[in-house]
Amino acid sequence: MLLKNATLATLSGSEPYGLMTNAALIIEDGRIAWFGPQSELPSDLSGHEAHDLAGRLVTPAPIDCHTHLVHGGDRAKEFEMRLNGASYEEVARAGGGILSTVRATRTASPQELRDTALARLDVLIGEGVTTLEVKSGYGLDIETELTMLRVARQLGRERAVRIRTSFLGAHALPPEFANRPGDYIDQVCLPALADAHAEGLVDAVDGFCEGIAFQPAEIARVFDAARAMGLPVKLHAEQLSNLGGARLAASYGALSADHLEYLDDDGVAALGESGSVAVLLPGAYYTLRETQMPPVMQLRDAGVPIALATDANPGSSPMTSLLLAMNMGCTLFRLTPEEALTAVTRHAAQALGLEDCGRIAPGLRADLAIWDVAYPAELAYRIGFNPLYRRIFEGRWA
Ligand code: DI6
Ligand code: FE
Repeated sequence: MLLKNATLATLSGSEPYGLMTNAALIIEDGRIAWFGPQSELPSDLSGHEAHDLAGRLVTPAPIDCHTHLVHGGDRAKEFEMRLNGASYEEVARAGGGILSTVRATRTASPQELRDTALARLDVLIGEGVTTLEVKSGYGLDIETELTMLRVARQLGRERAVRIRTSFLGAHALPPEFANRPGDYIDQVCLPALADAHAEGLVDAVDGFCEGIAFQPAEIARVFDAARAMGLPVKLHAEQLSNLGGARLAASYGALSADHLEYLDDDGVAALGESGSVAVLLPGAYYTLRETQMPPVMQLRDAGVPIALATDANPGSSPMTSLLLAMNMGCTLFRLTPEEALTAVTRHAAQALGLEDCGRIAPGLRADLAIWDVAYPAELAYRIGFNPLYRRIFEGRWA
Protein backbone atom coordinates (compact mmCIF):
# COMPACT_ATOMS: atom_id res chain seq x y z
CA MET A 1 0.00 0.00 0.00
CA LEU A 2 1.15 3.53 -0.75
CA LEU A 3 -0.17 6.58 1.13
CA LYS A 4 0.44 9.76 -0.86
CA ASN A 5 0.00 13.44 -0.17
CA ALA A 6 -0.01 12.95 3.60
CA THR A 7 1.04 14.96 6.61
CA LEU A 8 2.92 12.61 8.93
CA ALA A 9 3.31 12.98 12.67
CA THR A 10 5.98 10.33 13.05
CA LEU A 11 6.75 10.93 16.75
CA SER A 12 10.34 10.19 15.79
CA GLY A 13 13.11 12.62 15.00
CA SER A 14 13.82 16.10 16.27
CA GLU A 15 10.97 18.14 14.71
CA PRO A 16 7.96 18.78 16.98
CA TYR A 17 5.61 15.79 16.49
CA GLY A 18 8.18 14.49 13.98
CA LEU A 19 6.02 16.43 11.53
CA MET A 20 6.50 16.03 7.78
CA THR A 21 4.20 17.63 5.20
CA ASN A 22 3.89 16.58 1.53
CA ALA A 23 4.95 13.14 2.60
CA ALA A 24 4.38 9.59 1.45
CA LEU A 25 4.47 6.25 3.23
CA ILE A 26 4.89 2.74 1.88
CA ILE A 27 3.50 -0.33 3.64
CA GLU A 28 4.69 -3.83 2.82
CA ASP A 29 3.76 -7.07 4.59
CA GLY A 30 1.95 -5.21 7.37
CA ARG A 31 5.00 -3.11 8.19
CA ILE A 32 6.09 0.44 7.41
CA ALA A 33 8.62 -0.06 4.62
CA TRP A 34 9.48 3.56 3.85
CA PHE A 35 8.36 7.11 4.51
CA GLY A 36 9.71 10.44 3.35
CA PRO A 37 9.10 13.46 1.18
CA GLN A 38 6.73 12.71 -1.67
CA SER A 39 9.35 14.04 -4.10
CA GLU A 40 11.70 11.26 -3.04
CA LEU A 41 9.27 8.40 -3.56
CA PRO A 42 11.05 5.37 -5.01
CA SER A 43 10.10 5.09 -8.67
CA ASP A 44 9.11 1.44 -9.03
CA LEU A 45 5.90 1.11 -6.99
CA SER A 46 3.79 -0.65 -9.59
CA GLY A 47 2.57 -3.39 -7.23
CA HIS A 48 1.33 -0.92 -4.60
CA GLU A 49 -2.26 0.20 -4.14
CA ALA A 50 -2.02 4.02 -3.96
CA HIS A 51 -4.21 6.28 -1.81
CA ASP A 52 -4.18 10.06 -2.07
CA LEU A 53 -4.81 11.43 1.43
CA ALA A 54 -5.31 15.04 0.27
CA GLY A 55 -3.03 16.38 3.01
CA ARG A 56 -4.69 14.50 5.88
CA LEU A 57 -2.73 13.80 9.05
CA VAL A 58 -1.33 10.31 9.63
CA THR A 59 -0.23 9.35 13.15
CA PRO A 60 0.78 6.09 14.77
CA ALA A 61 -2.54 4.55 15.82
CA PRO A 62 -3.51 5.47 19.41
CA ILE A 63 -2.77 2.88 22.10
CA ASP A 64 -4.85 2.69 25.29
CA CYS A 65 -2.34 1.31 27.80
CA HIS A 66 -4.58 1.11 30.90
CA THR A 67 -8.16 -0.16 30.79
CA HIS A 68 -10.53 -2.28 32.84
CA LEU A 69 -12.67 -2.90 29.76
CA VAL A 70 -14.04 -6.31 30.78
CA HIS A 71 -16.49 -6.18 33.70
CA GLY A 72 -20.11 -6.82 34.62
CA GLY A 73 -22.71 -4.14 35.29
CA ASP A 74 -22.23 -0.43 35.72
CA ARG A 75 -22.14 2.00 38.64
CA ALA A 76 -24.59 4.69 37.62
CA LYS A 77 -26.32 4.33 41.00
CA GLU A 78 -23.05 5.04 42.82
CA PHE A 79 -22.43 8.00 40.58
CA GLU A 80 -25.76 9.22 41.88
CA MET A 81 -24.71 8.41 45.50
CA ARG A 82 -21.55 10.45 45.18
CA LEU A 83 -23.55 13.34 43.82
CA ASN A 84 -25.71 13.03 46.91
CA GLY A 85 -22.61 13.58 49.04
CA ALA A 86 -20.79 10.24 49.60
CA SER A 87 -17.03 10.08 48.94
CA TYR A 88 -15.34 7.41 46.80
CA GLU A 89 -13.79 5.83 49.90
CA GLU A 90 -17.13 5.86 51.76
CA VAL A 91 -18.77 4.14 48.82
CA ALA A 92 -15.97 1.53 48.81
CA ARG A 93 -16.09 0.94 52.56
CA ALA A 94 -19.86 0.51 52.45
CA GLY A 95 -19.29 -2.56 50.25
CA GLY A 96 -19.93 -0.62 47.08
CA GLY A 97 -17.32 0.65 44.71
CA ILE A 98 -15.10 -2.01 43.24
CA LEU A 99 -16.95 -4.75 45.15
CA SER A 100 -20.28 -4.05 43.52
CA THR A 101 -18.60 -4.54 40.15
CA VAL A 102 -17.04 -7.76 41.51
CA ARG A 103 -20.51 -9.09 42.28
CA ALA A 104 -21.78 -8.09 38.84
CA THR A 105 -18.75 -9.64 37.13
CA ARG A 106 -19.00 -12.92 39.03
CA THR A 107 -22.64 -13.33 38.07
CA ALA A 108 -22.25 -12.32 34.42
CA SER A 109 -21.81 -15.04 31.80
CA PRO A 110 -18.69 -14.98 29.61
CA GLN A 111 -20.99 -14.08 26.73
CA GLU A 112 -22.36 -11.05 28.64
CA LEU A 113 -18.85 -9.98 29.59
CA ARG A 114 -17.82 -10.27 25.95
CA ASP A 115 -20.85 -8.38 24.61
CA THR A 116 -20.54 -5.45 26.99
CA ALA A 117 -16.77 -5.18 26.58
CA LEU A 118 -17.12 -5.32 22.80
CA ALA A 119 -19.52 -2.36 22.85
CA ARG A 120 -16.93 -0.32 24.74
CA LEU A 121 -14.10 -1.59 22.56
CA ASP A 122 -15.91 -0.48 19.43
CA VAL A 123 -16.01 3.08 20.74
CA LEU A 124 -12.23 3.04 21.27
CA ILE A 125 -11.71 1.52 17.83
CA GLY A 126 -13.88 4.31 16.41
CA GLU A 127 -11.17 6.71 17.56
CA GLY A 128 -8.47 4.75 15.79
CA VAL A 129 -7.17 2.58 18.64
CA THR A 130 -5.32 -0.53 17.44
CA THR A 131 -3.71 -1.72 20.68
CA LEU A 132 -5.11 -1.76 24.17
CA GLU A 133 -4.40 -3.21 27.53
CA VAL A 134 -7.18 -4.98 29.45
CA LYS A 135 -6.94 -5.96 33.11
CA SER A 136 -8.58 -8.62 35.23
CA GLY A 137 -9.35 -7.66 38.82
CA TYR A 138 -13.13 -7.73 39.11
CA GLY A 139 -13.31 -11.50 39.65
CA LEU A 140 -11.15 -11.86 42.77
CA ASP A 141 -11.74 -15.59 42.69
CA ILE A 142 -9.66 -17.92 40.59
CA GLU A 143 -12.30 -18.87 38.05
CA THR A 144 -13.63 -15.36 37.41
CA GLU A 145 -10.15 -13.86 37.10
CA LEU A 146 -9.41 -16.46 34.41
CA THR A 147 -12.73 -15.79 32.70
CA MET A 148 -12.00 -12.06 32.50
CA LEU A 149 -8.63 -12.69 30.87
CA ARG A 150 -10.07 -15.23 28.43
CA VAL A 151 -12.74 -12.72 27.42
CA ALA A 152 -10.06 -10.05 26.99
CA ARG A 153 -8.09 -12.33 24.67
CA GLN A 154 -11.27 -13.17 22.76
CA LEU A 155 -11.82 -9.46 22.00
CA GLY A 156 -8.57 -9.52 20.06
CA ARG A 157 -9.86 -12.37 17.91
CA GLU A 158 -13.15 -10.63 17.18
CA ARG A 159 -11.82 -7.25 16.16
CA ALA A 160 -8.77 -5.93 14.34
CA VAL A 161 -6.98 -4.90 17.54
CA ARG A 162 -4.08 -6.15 19.57
CA ILE A 163 -4.93 -6.90 23.21
CA ARG A 164 -2.37 -6.95 26.00
CA THR A 165 -3.64 -8.49 29.23
CA SER A 166 -2.64 -7.59 32.77
CA PHE A 167 -3.41 -9.81 35.74
CA LEU A 168 -4.84 -7.58 38.49
CA GLY A 169 -5.74 -10.12 41.17
CA ALA A 170 -4.51 -7.64 43.80
CA HIS A 171 -7.16 -5.06 42.95
CA ALA A 172 -9.44 -5.29 46.00
CA LEU A 173 -10.08 -7.64 48.90
CA PRO A 174 -13.23 -9.70 48.27
CA PRO A 175 -15.74 -9.87 51.17
CA GLU A 176 -15.01 -13.55 51.88
CA PHE A 177 -11.44 -12.52 52.79
CA ALA A 178 -12.30 -9.35 54.73
CA ASN A 179 -9.38 -8.38 57.01
CA ARG A 180 -7.33 -11.34 55.71
CA PRO A 181 -5.30 -9.88 52.85
CA GLY A 182 -2.44 -12.36 53.39
CA ASP A 183 -4.82 -15.31 53.03
CA TYR A 184 -6.32 -13.79 49.90
CA ILE A 185 -2.89 -13.38 48.31
CA ASP A 186 -1.95 -16.99 49.24
CA GLN A 187 -5.19 -18.73 48.43
CA VAL A 188 -6.54 -16.77 45.45
CA CYS A 189 -4.23 -14.19 43.96
CA LEU A 190 -1.06 -16.27 43.56
CA PRO A 191 -2.80 -19.49 42.45
CA ALA A 192 -4.93 -17.52 39.94
CA LEU A 193 -1.79 -15.89 38.56
CA ALA A 194 -0.10 -19.27 38.20
CA ASP A 195 -3.13 -20.74 36.40
CA ALA A 196 -3.57 -17.71 34.16
CA HIS A 197 0.10 -17.71 33.24
CA ALA A 198 0.02 -21.45 32.51
CA GLU A 199 -2.86 -20.78 30.12
CA GLY A 200 -0.92 -18.00 28.38
CA LEU A 201 -3.35 -15.34 29.54
CA VAL A 202 -0.94 -12.88 31.17
CA ASP A 203 1.29 -10.28 29.53
CA ALA A 204 1.96 -8.29 32.72
CA VAL A 205 1.10 -8.27 36.42
CA ASP A 206 -0.58 -5.25 38.02
CA GLY A 207 -1.73 -4.33 41.53
CA PHE A 208 -3.60 -1.60 43.40
CA CYS A 209 -1.37 -0.26 46.17
CA GLU A 210 -3.64 1.86 48.35
CA GLY A 211 -5.19 2.12 51.81
CA ILE A 212 -8.47 0.71 50.44
CA ALA A 213 -6.63 -2.04 48.57
CA PHE A 214 -3.18 -3.66 49.21
CA GLN A 215 -0.11 -2.60 51.17
CA PRO A 216 3.34 -2.50 49.55
CA ALA A 217 4.44 -5.69 51.35
CA GLU A 218 1.47 -7.58 49.87
CA ILE A 219 2.09 -6.18 46.39
CA ALA A 220 5.74 -7.22 46.72
CA ARG A 221 4.68 -10.85 47.17
CA VAL A 222 2.68 -10.71 43.95
CA PHE A 223 5.57 -9.01 42.14
CA ASP A 224 7.98 -11.69 43.42
CA ALA A 225 5.73 -14.32 41.85
CA ALA A 226 5.60 -12.33 38.60
CA ARG A 227 9.37 -12.09 38.56
CA ALA A 228 9.71 -15.83 39.09
CA MET A 229 7.47 -16.34 36.04
CA GLY A 230 9.43 -13.84 33.98
CA LEU A 231 6.44 -11.48 33.72
CA PRO A 232 6.80 -7.67 33.78
CA VAL A 233 4.96 -5.66 36.43
CA LYS A 234 3.10 -2.37 36.67
CA LEU A 235 1.23 -0.74 39.52
CA HIS A 236 -1.71 1.52 40.42
CA ALA A 237 0.31 3.77 42.71
CA GLU A 238 -0.18 6.99 44.65
CA GLN A 239 -3.72 7.51 43.34
CA LEU A 240 -5.44 8.49 46.60
CA SER A 241 -2.51 8.62 49.01
CA ASN A 242 1.25 8.05 49.10
CA LEU A 243 2.29 4.55 50.18
CA GLY A 244 5.55 4.53 48.21
CA GLY A 245 4.01 2.33 45.52
CA ALA A 246 5.92 3.94 42.66
CA ARG A 247 9.21 3.34 44.44
CA LEU A 248 8.25 -0.29 44.99
CA ALA A 249 7.25 -0.70 41.33
CA ALA A 250 10.48 0.96 40.21
CA SER A 251 12.50 -1.46 42.32
CA TYR A 252 11.00 -4.29 40.24
CA GLY A 253 11.83 -2.48 36.98
CA ALA A 254 8.12 -1.90 36.35
CA LEU A 255 6.91 -1.10 32.85
CA SER A 256 4.81 1.65 34.37
CA ALA A 257 3.42 3.26 37.49
CA ASP A 258 -0.09 4.55 36.99
CA HIS A 259 -2.24 7.42 38.40
CA LEU A 260 0.49 9.10 40.56
CA GLU A 261 -1.43 12.13 41.86
CA TYR A 262 0.26 11.73 45.28
CA LEU A 263 3.72 10.88 43.94
CA ASP A 264 6.53 12.64 45.86
CA ASP A 265 10.03 13.65 44.74
CA ASP A 266 11.47 10.40 45.95
CA GLY A 267 9.00 8.47 43.80
CA VAL A 268 9.74 10.66 40.79
CA ALA A 269 13.46 9.98 41.19
CA ALA A 270 12.82 6.23 41.49
CA LEU A 271 10.83 6.22 38.24
CA GLY A 272 13.54 8.28 36.57
CA GLU A 273 16.12 5.68 37.51
CA SER A 274 14.08 2.59 36.62
CA GLY A 275 12.99 3.92 33.23
CA SER A 276 9.34 3.12 34.05
CA VAL A 277 6.61 5.07 32.26
CA ALA A 278 4.32 7.36 34.28
CA VAL A 279 0.80 6.59 33.08
CA LEU A 280 -1.50 9.49 33.92
CA LEU A 281 -5.24 8.86 34.04
CA PRO A 282 -7.10 12.16 33.87
CA GLY A 283 -10.48 10.44 33.51
CA ALA A 284 -10.19 9.16 37.09
CA TYR A 285 -8.84 12.50 38.33
CA TYR A 286 -11.81 14.21 36.72
CA THR A 287 -14.46 11.72 37.84
CA LEU A 288 -13.26 11.71 41.46
CA ARG A 289 -12.92 15.50 41.35
CA GLU A 290 -9.38 15.08 42.65
CA THR A 291 -7.59 18.37 43.17
CA GLN A 292 -4.02 17.16 43.65
CA MET A 293 -2.33 17.08 40.27
CA PRO A 294 0.28 14.48 39.40
CA PRO A 295 3.74 16.14 39.53
CA VAL A 296 4.03 16.68 35.79
CA MET A 297 6.85 19.23 35.97
CA GLN A 298 8.96 16.99 38.20
CA LEU A 299 8.33 13.99 35.94
CA ARG A 300 9.42 16.04 32.93
CA ASP A 301 12.54 17.26 34.72
CA ALA A 302 13.46 13.71 35.69
CA GLY A 303 13.02 12.56 32.08
CA VAL A 304 10.22 10.12 32.97
CA PRO A 305 8.19 9.23 29.86
CA ILE A 306 4.55 10.24 30.36
CA ALA A 307 1.68 8.21 28.90
CA LEU A 308 -2.06 8.87 29.03
CA ALA A 309 -4.82 6.26 29.08
CA THR A 310 -8.56 6.09 29.63
CA ASP A 311 -8.54 3.83 32.76
CA ALA A 312 -11.91 2.77 31.29
CA ASN A 313 -13.70 1.28 34.32
CA PRO A 314 -17.22 1.48 35.71
CA GLY A 315 -16.29 3.34 38.89
CA SER A 316 -13.62 5.98 38.75
CA SER A 317 -13.37 6.50 34.99
CA PRO A 318 -16.39 5.47 32.93
CA MET A 319 -14.70 6.85 29.86
CA THR A 320 -13.97 5.23 26.52
CA SER A 321 -12.36 8.13 24.71
CA LEU A 322 -8.64 8.43 24.33
CA LEU A 323 -9.12 11.73 22.50
CA LEU A 324 -10.86 13.05 25.60
CA ALA A 325 -8.01 11.70 27.76
CA MET A 326 -5.64 13.73 25.57
CA ASN A 327 -7.73 16.85 25.99
CA MET A 328 -7.93 16.32 29.75
CA GLY A 329 -4.21 15.62 29.90
CA CYS A 330 -3.64 19.07 28.41
CA THR A 331 -6.33 21.06 30.16
CA LEU A 332 -6.21 19.40 33.59
CA PHE A 333 -2.55 18.30 33.78
CA ARG A 334 -1.01 20.99 31.54
CA LEU A 335 0.64 18.60 29.12
CA THR A 336 1.43 20.13 25.76
CA PRO A 337 -0.53 18.74 22.77
CA GLU A 338 2.71 17.19 21.55
CA GLU A 339 3.22 15.48 24.91
CA ALA A 340 -0.41 14.29 24.80
CA LEU A 341 -0.01 12.72 21.37
CA THR A 342 3.29 11.14 22.39
CA ALA A 343 1.53 9.93 25.54
CA VAL A 344 -1.04 7.85 23.62
CA THR A 345 1.40 6.52 21.02
CA ARG A 346 5.10 6.23 21.68
CA HIS A 347 4.99 6.26 25.47
CA ALA A 348 1.84 4.11 25.63
CA ALA A 349 3.66 1.46 23.60
CA GLN A 350 6.58 1.69 26.02
CA ALA A 351 4.19 1.29 28.98
CA LEU A 352 3.12 -2.03 27.43
CA GLY A 353 6.67 -3.14 26.70
CA LEU A 354 6.00 -2.98 22.95
CA GLU A 355 8.79 -1.85 20.66
CA ASP A 356 7.13 -2.52 17.31
CA CYS A 357 4.49 0.23 17.37
CA GLY A 358 3.75 3.74 18.66
CA ARG A 359 5.91 5.57 16.11
CA ILE A 360 6.19 5.88 12.37
CA ALA A 361 9.52 4.33 11.46
CA PRO A 362 10.67 1.73 8.93
CA GLY A 363 10.20 -1.82 10.17
CA LEU A 364 7.48 -1.02 12.70
CA ARG A 365 3.95 -2.36 12.42
CA ALA A 366 1.76 -0.36 10.06
CA ASP A 367 -0.80 0.48 12.76
CA LEU A 368 -1.86 3.95 11.71
CA ALA A 369 -4.66 6.46 12.18
CA ILE A 370 -5.59 8.90 9.45
CA TRP A 371 -7.36 12.03 10.64
CA ASP A 372 -9.40 14.75 9.02
CA VAL A 373 -7.21 17.41 10.57
CA ALA A 374 -4.31 19.44 9.22
CA TYR A 375 -2.29 19.93 12.39
CA PRO A 376 -1.75 17.45 15.26
CA ALA A 377 -2.69 19.84 18.08
CA GLU A 378 -6.29 19.64 16.81
CA LEU A 379 -6.52 16.10 18.21
CA ALA A 380 -6.11 17.25 21.82
CA TYR A 381 -7.81 20.60 21.36
CA ARG A 382 -11.38 19.63 20.51
CA ILE A 383 -13.83 18.16 23.01
CA GLY A 384 -16.33 15.51 21.93
CA PHE A 385 -15.28 15.63 18.30
CA ASN A 386 -13.87 12.60 16.54
CA PRO A 387 -12.00 13.45 13.33
CA LEU A 388 -10.88 9.88 12.55
CA TYR A 389 -10.91 9.33 8.79
CA ARG A 390 -9.64 5.74 8.62
CA ARG A 391 -7.63 3.26 10.61
CA ILE A 392 -4.95 0.88 9.37
CA PHE A 393 -4.20 -2.26 11.37
CA GLU A 394 -1.16 -4.31 10.38
CA GLY A 395 -1.13 -2.70 6.97
CA ARG A 396 -4.82 -3.22 6.21
CA TRP A 397 -7.79 -0.86 6.22
CA ALA A 398 -9.71 -1.73 9.36
N1 DI6 B 1 -7.94 2.49 40.55
C1 DI6 B 1 -8.98 2.98 39.91
O1 DI6 B 1 -9.18 4.13 39.64
C2 DI6 B 1 -9.84 1.88 39.54
N2 DI6 B 1 -9.13 0.76 40.01
C3 DI6 B 1 -8.05 1.16 40.57
O2 DI6 B 1 -7.24 0.38 41.02
C4 DI6 B 1 -11.17 1.97 40.18
C5 DI6 B 1 -11.93 0.73 39.92
C6 DI6 B 1 -13.34 0.82 40.35
O3 DI6 B 1 -13.74 1.74 41.08
O4 DI6 B 1 -14.08 -0.06 39.92
FE1 FE C 1 -7.03 1.41 36.75
